[in-house]
This record gives sequence, C-alpha cells and structure tokens, in this order.
Amino acid sequence: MSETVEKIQAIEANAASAIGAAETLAELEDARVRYLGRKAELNDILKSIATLPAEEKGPVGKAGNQTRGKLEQLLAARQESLETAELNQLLEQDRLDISLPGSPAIGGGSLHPISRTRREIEDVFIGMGYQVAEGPEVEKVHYNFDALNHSPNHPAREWTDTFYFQDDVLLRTHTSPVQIRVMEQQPPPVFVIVPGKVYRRDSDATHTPMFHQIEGLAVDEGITLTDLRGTLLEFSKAIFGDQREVRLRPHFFPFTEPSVEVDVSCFKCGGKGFLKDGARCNLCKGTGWIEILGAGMVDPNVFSYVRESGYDPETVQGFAFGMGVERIAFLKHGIPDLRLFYENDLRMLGQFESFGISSGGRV
Ligand code: 2NM
Repeated sequence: MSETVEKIQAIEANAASAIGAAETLAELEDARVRYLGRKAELNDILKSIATLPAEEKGPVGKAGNQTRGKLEQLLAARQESLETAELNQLLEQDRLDISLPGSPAIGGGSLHPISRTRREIEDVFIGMGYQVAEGPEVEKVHYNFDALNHSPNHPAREWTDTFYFQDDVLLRTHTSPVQIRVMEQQPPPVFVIVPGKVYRRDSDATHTPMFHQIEGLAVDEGITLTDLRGTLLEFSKAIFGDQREVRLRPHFFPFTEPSVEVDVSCFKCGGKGFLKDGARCNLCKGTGWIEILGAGMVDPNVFSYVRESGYDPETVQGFAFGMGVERIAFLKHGIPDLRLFYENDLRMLGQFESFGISSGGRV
C-alpha cells in the first residue's frame, strides 16, 4: 500500500475519533473545518493527485474520496445526535409541570375599619326607621355656621380653626349643614342620619385634620329630650353591648338648647371603674363612664332658618346628635392612635378582615 493511502487512513482514523468526541455543535464544526475544510490535509492530498506517479493516482483518488464520503456521513450522523440532545435538554429545562400549585393567591380586601364602623352605626339607625342623607364637603358659610345659629364671633369661624376657600366658602367642619339642606327639601316629620368627612385645622394623636362624623336629626311635633335619651340608649346597646346604660351631662352647642354630652357606661369594667383584679379601669380612668357623643334639642332659631319649608319653631320640636366615627372605632377596638386609620398599614387593616361586611342599606 502506498504511503499516501496509509496517510489517508490515518487521517480518517483521527477524524473519526474527533467527530465522535465532539460534545457540542461548535466542537463538531471545528472538527469539520479541520478535516474537511478548504485547508484540510485531505484536501491537499486530493489536489496533489495530478503530480503522483501514474500507478498511485487510482488508489489514492479512490481512498481519498471514500474517506471524504465516510467522514461526511459521520459528521451528519453526529450533528443529528447532538441537535437531538440539545433539543431534549431545552425541552427538559422548559418543562411546565401543570400539577404544581400556583403562586399564593392575592388576599381578599376588606372594608376599612372606619367604613365598617360607619356602616354598623348606620344600620342601627336604619333599623329604627332613619334615612341616610349625604351632602357637599365644600360648603357655604351660611349652611355651615349661620343657619346653625353660630354667633358672628363664634371661635370655630376663625381661619385658624377652619379651612376656607373664600370668605363664604369652606370645607365643612361638621355634617350638620346637610341637615339644614334636608329640612329645606322636605317638611317634617324627618328622621335622618348624615355620615361623611369633615375638616378642622387640628392635628395630633387624637385629632386629624379630616375625620368622619355621623350626625342624626329627628323632627316632628312632640319630640322630647326623653326620645333623644331612649334613642341613644338603644344605639349604645347595639354598638357597645346589651348591658350598657347612658347618662346625659349638660353642655353647650350653638344649634341645640338644651345641649348635652352623652356618656356610655364603661364596657370594659361594666361601669364599676375597677377591673376584676381590683385595679383601676384604664379605659374609663376609673369613672365608669365613657363620653361618646354630643346632642341636644334643636334650637328654635335653627328652625326659623327653614320655616319656609314647614318648620314652624312654635309647633315642631326635634333632637339632634353628632359623633366621631374614628372615636367610636377607636373606643370599640382599642386603637391607640387615630393616625393609624390613615396609614393603610396592612398589618393594621388585616386585623379587621374577619368581621361581617354590612351594606349599611346601600351598595
Ligand atoms: C352635635 C351635637 C348636637 C346637630 C344639630 C343639628 C341641626 F342641624 F339640627 F341643627 N345637626 N347636628 C348637633 C347637635 C350635632 O354634634 C356633636
């Protein structure tokens, strides 16, 4: 056998083992360039056939072409098996296991404790036959102060206490102006509660510049302070527990005469002022009573502003009351700082999730 044919056989053996050893398509391409590329040794040999002695031309040409054909086959086979392996690896990496559990569900929302307390309070009065009324937060001085019998120099009118837009337009400081608007719209009898946001220039642990009020108004012929007391006793029992009692203390409000502050017997110590272990009750500070709202008999001067729509100060009587929703929620749930209601910290809000959601009579 000629030396050249032996060389071809050696090339074939080396090339076959390089092809078999290629682990990636890139390595296989290197082997192809090296053994079958333009500058490959086998190529040089085939190109030099013309210069060989006549008796060698045939065997060298045959051996060279056979080797080239065989290597091309080996390359194609190796390429196919590497491509299959690569594809299988990709498929394995991308496999989607549809039996795995999904990502944790996003928790359901819940009513804000202020909304919930507001609806609980609304429900108590809706149960007694009251209607819910709402009105504007941007209000005229006439409805916010004048028609509510505030004297021209009443301190609440000061710009230091109240947010003004203009001399006669402000952010309402209570929801009472809505009661005047209701009376303008409908003659007595009227039984309404008015929930909503109110604004005062005040800010510390127990006062926020915006807070929520619920006020109530009952007007008819023959309404008395006793009706007010009975209504607020039922309200207190519904919100703070069946065993509660109420007491009325004299007070002053511009729009009511007489005016009272209303206390509920302490629901922590049962009104005793001390706890089971004898310690002074820290909720009522040992007094047995907790202040929950202000109220009174509507001043006849207020009716005179709405006389036109059927409120004759000589023939109708009414009671009114007002409470802070934050204050009720904070007493009921023992929340230490009113500002916590507005930080929207889910650790706080999440503690109110499990309570039933009441519609407050509306959606
Ligand atoms: C309170 C306390 C006492 C009140 C009075 C009126 C109206 F419109 F009838 F005059 N609305 N709200 C009132 C009375 C509000 O909040 C502490």
